[in-house]
Amino acid sequence: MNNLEEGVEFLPAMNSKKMEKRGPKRRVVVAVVILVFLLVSLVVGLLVWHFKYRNAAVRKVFNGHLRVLNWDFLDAYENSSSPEFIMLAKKVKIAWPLLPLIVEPSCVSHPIPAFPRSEGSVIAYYWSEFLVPKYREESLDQAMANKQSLVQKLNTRLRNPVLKVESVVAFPADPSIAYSSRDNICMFALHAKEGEITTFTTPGFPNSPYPNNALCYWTLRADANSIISLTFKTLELEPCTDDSDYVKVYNSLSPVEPQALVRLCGNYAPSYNLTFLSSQNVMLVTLVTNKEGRFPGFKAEFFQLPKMKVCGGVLKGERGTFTTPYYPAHYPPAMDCVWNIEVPSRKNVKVRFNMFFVLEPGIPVSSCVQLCGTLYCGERSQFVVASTTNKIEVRFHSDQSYTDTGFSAEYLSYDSSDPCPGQFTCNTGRCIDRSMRCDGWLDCVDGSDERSCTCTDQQFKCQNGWCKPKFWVCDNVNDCGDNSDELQCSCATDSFKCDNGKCVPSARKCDGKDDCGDGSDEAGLQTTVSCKEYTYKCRSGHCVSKQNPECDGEQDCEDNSDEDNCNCGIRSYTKMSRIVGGQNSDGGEWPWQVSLHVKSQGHICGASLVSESWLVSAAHCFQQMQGTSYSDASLWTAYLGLTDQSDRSNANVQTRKIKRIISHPYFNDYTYDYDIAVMELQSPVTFSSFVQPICLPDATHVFPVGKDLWVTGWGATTEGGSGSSILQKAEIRLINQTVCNQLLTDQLTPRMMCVGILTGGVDACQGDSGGPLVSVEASSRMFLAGVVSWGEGCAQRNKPGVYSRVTSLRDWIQQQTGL
Ligand code: 4AZ
Repeated sequence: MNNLEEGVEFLPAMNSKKMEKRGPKRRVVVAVVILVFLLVSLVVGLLVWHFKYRNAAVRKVFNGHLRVLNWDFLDAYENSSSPEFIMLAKKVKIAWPLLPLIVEPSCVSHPIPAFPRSEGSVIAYYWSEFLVPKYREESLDQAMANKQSLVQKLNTRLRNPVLKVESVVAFPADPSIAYSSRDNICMFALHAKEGEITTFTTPGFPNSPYPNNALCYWTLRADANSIISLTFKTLELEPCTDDSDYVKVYNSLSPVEPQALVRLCGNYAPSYNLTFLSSQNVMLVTLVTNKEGRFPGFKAEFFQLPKMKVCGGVLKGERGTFTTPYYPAHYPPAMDCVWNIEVPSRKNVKVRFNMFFVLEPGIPVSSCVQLCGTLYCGERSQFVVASTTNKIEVRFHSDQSYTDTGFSAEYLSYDSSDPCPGQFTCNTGRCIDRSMRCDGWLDCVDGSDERSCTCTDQQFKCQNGWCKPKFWVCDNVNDCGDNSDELQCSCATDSFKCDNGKCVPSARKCDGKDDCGDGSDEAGLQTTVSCKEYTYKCRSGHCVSKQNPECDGEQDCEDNSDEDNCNCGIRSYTKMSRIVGGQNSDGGEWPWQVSLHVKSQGHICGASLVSESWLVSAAHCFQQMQGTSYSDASLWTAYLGLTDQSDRSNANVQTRKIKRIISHPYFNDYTYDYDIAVMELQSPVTFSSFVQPICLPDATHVFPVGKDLWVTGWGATTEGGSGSSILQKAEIRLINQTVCNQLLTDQLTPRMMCVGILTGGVDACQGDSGGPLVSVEASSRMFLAGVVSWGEGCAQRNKPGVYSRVTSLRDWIQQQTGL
């Protein structure tokens, strides 16, 4: 009624009767139409949701194996085209596709059989690719994980069984190895021949790149009671990223994660140990590639070895050595070794681990060594474990997956009343020189040489009780460990601490003026600013305030000139050899390193390649000396791509004569100020894995104090000693200019910088002169920070080496070379 009244009230009353009748009818029709519309929308929505989202197919890949009890292994099962293999595969295929039927009726399965040698039964390896609706993914995972129910269901389904399935195992696998999404599939089955090495390569190696979007399998087999030793002789894949190409090796014929031995990507130096051992007579190598890239691939070889019966043993005597099985190859998985070491009674025993690599990617503790009740895992530099008796037990355990190179150790007997005759004994048992006690340096890994010390007048007492040389205070390096040596020098609350330690009022920060003197109060977020001495100048003439913007992978200048000419400072190997404490370099590790030879005198100086035709070296290498004018370009030959001086005819080495040598006109042969020279090659070199230029830093580039840098060269390995045949490398630290000037009695100029290890022992030396001092910067690029120049002797305590400061000489290099 109300409605009607309203209708009467608001509709124009031309025909009030008609109006009264029509009003309610139309409303019903409208309501019905809306209802129908809503219903249709709901149904359409539900259908879209069902088909598009609820029913969205997810690709799931499972790898696994099933053990068939009532079949014996035949040799023919190793040959996938033999009638015996085909027959068994057919029979097993009856079983395997049942799995998806059991766990998820709408699955697609792609079984690939492989039968390893086993006694009294056959193990059938399979993998299945499932397309399941998203909402059933979880139940599929659960069903596949339930081994018992899989066997039960499978055996009940196999009515009148030709096969008696004892166990079924299925592991979820990375869907990237799904067959269906691949353009290229390749499979190879190889069997080791007694006493022979079998070689295999990626398709096309070395003449053409391996295929893209490919999945390749190499099944490797050996005779019963043997294991497989596999070595990658060369491996050059796409550089490692989350979805880059990779090679994965399994201790199984099935690519199941719990039995993965290693995942390799990128490029490895020839000396890097890439030997892997299996625990059984099978191995699987897989190559998974993405849609892009052209890389050569790998060359690998394998052979069979008798299975190791025992691992470890009883070791007696005053001293001896022992290693993990097959060291330095990667130890096999699933190993347990026990060494019982016994030295003469009344003596004690200590074990020194020289190399220790027991690392599993992403998992800190898996394979470990147990000693005196303590577990030692991961990657460690040299360490010692001592026992208070004449016996020690060393236990080594490796788990099922991911192996490493293991350890090499020695044991020695010692007298418990005087474990380190004439020396200081660290709490770890290591012996160090007495002068190293309380000198501010941690010579014992546990710091025991620096505990309970009384600081001398020349030392600063840290809050944690350690004594450090006074000249380390306020040098921007946390030498105390608790930062107390850097606290007293912090600036007042309303002032800013510059990178060089100076304090400036906060208000002067970012005011466009270099109040610090090193530009650090003006460095900040990248913005175009007015050009200053410390701001990076783009080619356009605009300046940016970002510190070290050149070749850092980010566009900082509007014209991108900060990222131009950045084909430098990259070495081609992902991994270099892991020789802890060792100094030998790998081939290709320092591809900008040059050896400068003088006719009939051999190697004289080092240099750095900065472009196809230009080298940077030290001016003092080209002085007039003993009647020879070393500035004569025709005397010199440059060797590039060289590692071993005795192997100069190596195919990776490029030899060039010198067109001209330009020494800095201000070079002072008394002070060694401006110790820099550039050399033009007679013909350009060809860049390769072994020959690459180093990046030249901009004049505004900042190498902060305390930064670790690398120096390389063939110079003397001891003061006054002879040079090295193999290129040496050393990691050293950039030292505060003021501190260093004190140590070197005011001999430094702004064109010099000190880099070294103040405890001594690591330094450049005669013959390294002219060579590179490099820094790893953003995007892993290396920059030339210095040129080896001079020093007071070599590797002495508190006498760091002196280097020509490239940033101070950068403009001159640019003027001479155009670079
Ligand atoms: C030299 O005579 C030399 N410790 C180079 C570097 C150093 C010392 C000497 C630094 O070529």
